[in-house]
Amino acid sequence: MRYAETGYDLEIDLSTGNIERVERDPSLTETLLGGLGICVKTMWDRVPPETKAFDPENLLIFSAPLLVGTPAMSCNRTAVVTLSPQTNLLAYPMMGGFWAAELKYAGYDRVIFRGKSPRLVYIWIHNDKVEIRDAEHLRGKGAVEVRELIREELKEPNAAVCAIGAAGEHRNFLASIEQGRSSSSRLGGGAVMGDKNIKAIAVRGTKDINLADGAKFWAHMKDVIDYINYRNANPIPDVMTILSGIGSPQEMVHTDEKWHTENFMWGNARTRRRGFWDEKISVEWPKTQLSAIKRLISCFNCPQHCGALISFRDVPRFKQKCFTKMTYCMGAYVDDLAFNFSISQKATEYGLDGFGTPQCLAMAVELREAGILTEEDFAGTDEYPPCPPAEDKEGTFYWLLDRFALRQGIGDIMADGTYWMGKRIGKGAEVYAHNTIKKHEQLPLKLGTIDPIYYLMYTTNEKISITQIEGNWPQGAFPTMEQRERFIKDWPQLPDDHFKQYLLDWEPRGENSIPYYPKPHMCSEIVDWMEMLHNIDDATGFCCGMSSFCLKPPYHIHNIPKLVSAATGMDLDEAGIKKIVNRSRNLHRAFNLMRGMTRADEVPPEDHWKRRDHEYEEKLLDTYYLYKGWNLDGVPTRERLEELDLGYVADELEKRGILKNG
Ligand code: 4KX
Ligand code: MTE
Ligand code: MTE
Repeated sequence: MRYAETGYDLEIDLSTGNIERVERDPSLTETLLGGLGICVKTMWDRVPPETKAFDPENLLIFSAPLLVGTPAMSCNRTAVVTLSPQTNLLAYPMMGGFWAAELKYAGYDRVIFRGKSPRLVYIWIHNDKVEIRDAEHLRGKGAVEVRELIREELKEPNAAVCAIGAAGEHRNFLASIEQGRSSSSRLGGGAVMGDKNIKAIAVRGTKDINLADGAKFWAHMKDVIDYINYRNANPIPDVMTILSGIGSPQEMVHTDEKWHTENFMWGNARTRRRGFWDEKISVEWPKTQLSAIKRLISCFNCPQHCGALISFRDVPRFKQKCFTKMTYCMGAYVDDLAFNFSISQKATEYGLDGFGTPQCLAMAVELREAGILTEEDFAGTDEYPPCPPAEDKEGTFYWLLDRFALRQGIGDIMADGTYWMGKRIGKGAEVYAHNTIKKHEQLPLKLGTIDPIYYLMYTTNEKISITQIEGNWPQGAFPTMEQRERFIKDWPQLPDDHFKQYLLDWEPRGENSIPYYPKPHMCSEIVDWMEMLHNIDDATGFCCGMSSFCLKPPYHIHNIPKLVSAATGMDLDEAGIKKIVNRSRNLHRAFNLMRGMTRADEVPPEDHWKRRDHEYEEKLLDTYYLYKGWNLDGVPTRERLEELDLGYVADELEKRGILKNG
């Protein structure tokens, strides 16, 4: 019997319509756990470096990680793994909601799609019955709207449905996969789904998941639950509101947005508006937010309420979560939060990433202002009206959103993201795409002095997105020793006590402050710890908001191995789980290196910080690479790979001339 996992994958060949239920080799669980870990291996084995995102050979994998479906609270993520059309590297947009749990209860850990369907279809998985069904009548429907239509059609109100909107159908590189309460948002998973002609996947399962030692599992869970209750009642002192609790950022609960609105950039990641959160705004924004929220919502088996159902004026209901609460306002430079609730409803139905999309629209606005895009680009056609005048910032954003989602006119050039937009427009437009790493839009942050920890996380992380790597280490030094001592006193989550001294010695200014403190080897250790936890979450299925992403989470390196062991019957300790995720991390990196990624790609945007020290940054990167067991090109050494039982990866990297001299 398999514990925690089902042990089965569904393999669907869309070109032929063939569907198979395939038992997975149990040794994959022992060596890579599940979720992202095992998917990376599948991609390595089956998707050659020459394959592009829209080739039929590209796989699109929906994975329910190892502990999803067990009673572990907040363990509910789906990892969507594929090649990104934007970066040509491996992408793994994650979503919460209920989809992964339903898949497990239907008897599968993963659905692996290959090929392309000749017509638009949706997939219906109901325990042992799996069907490919016609979806032509759903073409153009919204990614949220279609969920209800499919449930009605199937007469299955409890089916979990993930779907693309029109943006995915048009292979927009920023197309997301929406699930009503959750979203696999970034790096174009929705574009690959659209390219494969899959409109939606509905799933309903009523089977059981077995635990190896249920009593032990529950004993550990009880401690977790006690901690969740404690933390919810006792927010962390001395940090900004948004970082004081657990769960993914609680922006639907909190109304104080001073931190984002004043520290993150407006427009095309351009302007920092210190003093924005004034008396008027700090009254108006909360009022708008509270009037828009119908109720707070959770993902499967989670006690937190990170999302909200928005029912705003005449806008149909949709969910909102986290920083997307204000990305369109900030991108369009509109001071009324109501604009965000309206336009992001439309963008969610189109199925578009709420971080990257406003930046693409804002870049088009800038190019118009600069005269690089001309009024001809903003003219109407038989299909659509002309763009409103530039002074109408809201109208312009709505107009651009339609063109962008549907690849109409100028929207076709915008729809590959800012990097490719700049390249395709030329005439100097390239420099307006100033906020990407590895061709992918970053959060709109442009700060003063380079932060060494963030520098490493931004540049080296395979997710290419800071919200998927930052975490347990505080974002800034505490001003007083008293605050530092208070913080370290109650910190059982720490992987090792020596980090406490790093925090005690860390000052906001002076010799022991950023950018030269924490010192490069300390930064390497901190980043390694953060990414280790994120990789554990993405393999086991925990929401990182209850683990790697927040400051003092309920799940951490000391209790996760115990939970995994009790659930699966594996005998896993901290060193064991660390080795496993290091294995998947190195395999993941090797996969991207085989696809052409090099050290030269591991750079933040030039304007990310005002004050840079390029020589020091190179030193930081060298130190981190060596700490990870990589050479100075950022390629894992043979020795490191063999330690992780990845000798076959070293062979391949050598054969291709990527790994030289061991
Ligand atoms: N010595 O850099 P600052 C996230 C100066 S995403 C001398 O502008 P600050 C979510 C500076 O040069 C992750 N001077 O930043 C969550 C600057 O000078 P200036 C976001 C030093 O305001 C939810 C001035 O001080 N975080 O979490 O301090 C949803 C102000 O500095 C100095 C990050 O990316 C020194 N040692 O703080 C979505 C980075 N140090 O006025 C996303 C980490 C600084 O002349 N976090 N100065 O320009 C941070 O840096 C802070 O949390 C932040 C910025 C963002 C508040
Ligand atoms: N885009 C849409 N459509 N909906 C969302 O809820 N969330 C944003 C961003 N883009 C969001 C979105 C947030 S808060 C994060 S952290 C990232 O997507 C998550 O990226 P991923 O789904 O690719 O992992
Ligand atoms: N959990 C895992 N394992 N991996 C992730 O990338 N992203 C977090 C959180 N949980 C993330 C995760 C962030 S930053 C946000 S805002 C929410 O998931 C997004 O929620 P959703 O995927 O349900 O839309």
